[in-house]
Amino acid sequence: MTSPRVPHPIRSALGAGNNASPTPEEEQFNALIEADSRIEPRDWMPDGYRKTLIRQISQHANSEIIGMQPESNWITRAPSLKRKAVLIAKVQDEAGHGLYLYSAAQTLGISREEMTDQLIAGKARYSSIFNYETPTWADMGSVGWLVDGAAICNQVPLCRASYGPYGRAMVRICKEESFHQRQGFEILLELMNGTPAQRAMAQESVNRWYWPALMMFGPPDDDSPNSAQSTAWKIKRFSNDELRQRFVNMLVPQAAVLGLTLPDPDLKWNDETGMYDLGEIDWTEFHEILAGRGPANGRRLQRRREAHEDGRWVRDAAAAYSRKQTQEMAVAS
Ligand code: BYC
Repeated sequence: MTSPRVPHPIRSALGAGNNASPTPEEEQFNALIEADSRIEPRDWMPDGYRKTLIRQISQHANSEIIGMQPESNWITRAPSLKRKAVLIAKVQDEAGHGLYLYSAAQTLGISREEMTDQLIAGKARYSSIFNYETPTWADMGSVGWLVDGAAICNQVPLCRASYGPYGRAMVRICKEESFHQRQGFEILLELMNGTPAQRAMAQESVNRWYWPALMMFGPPDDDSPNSAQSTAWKIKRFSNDELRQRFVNMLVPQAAVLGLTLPDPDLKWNDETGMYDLGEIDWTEFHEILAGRGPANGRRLQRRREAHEDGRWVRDAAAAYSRKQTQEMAVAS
């Protein structure tokens, strides 16, 4: 496992082989990054930095919004009123995360409409994990424990991302994700304390979600084209493989408490590295999903398009109300 090579923030922003001396704005940007300070929307930033952030933050926002679907599938069928209320609150939290993140991306000069259009046209990415189905109630436990667990591992370091609005959005999101992970753990714990059929349902679900959750961290470091530059700009603080490893190290003791087996026969403690060795991930499956050929890709986008159309009257009404307010204020002043 190798960490990505970290280029100098400005030299790489200017492009390889560019020997021109940095402008005062570039020097200022560079100094802020090196001092671990924050870049704010008012600050000058290299075009590549802006584009990288728009790419990552909008993908992240899209993931939160598409990520509502696998769980909303169970709202009408949750096994008790308490479970239904918790699930509704969780899905609503994901909508909120999407909104904070779209707002953070908007500070970089892209509009909400552009991001939505890219998503519904199938031109924008969202996390691979949300292209899997949730056929059993235990999947609500696995999504919380594994998917939100992976999200926390990935997102806690993003609270220190060099771009202020992104880092600040992540602080609140991470607090809510911790609650989400615990509710998933608790669903699985209850199933594991239940009947043999409930225990089997929990194990079968974890078997399906474990490997896709590991893929959430992105491709291996030596196949991650964006990592080196994002690390130099202090958007990413740890590599994809480092975070994946951290996640598995955290999962193993929790799986033992739950009485669940992680479905990796090669998973074993390594005394020399002080970490768990992991089995091979099937990257073909990951690339198939990224190419739009996952189990639920088509349906997720179709549902998003329908929801966008269903919500048109709300957007129109809000815009009309806002116009009316502006006119009334103009008349009053
Ligand atoms: N899925 O160079 P790399 C949640 C793409 S939502 C799809 O390593 P980077 C939740 C990558 O975009 C949590 N695509 O990229 C919500 C790039 O493609 P492009 C979502 C992936 O950006 C509801 C290419 O592969 N979390 O928790 O340096 C309910 C090469 O990758 C994936 C975030 O979005 C993937 N898994 O690193 C429950 C976290 N992985 O753009 C829960 C924020 C990679 O060059 N994002 N790709 O065409 C990140 O931290 C980084 O963007 C990643 C990838 C680590 C994901």
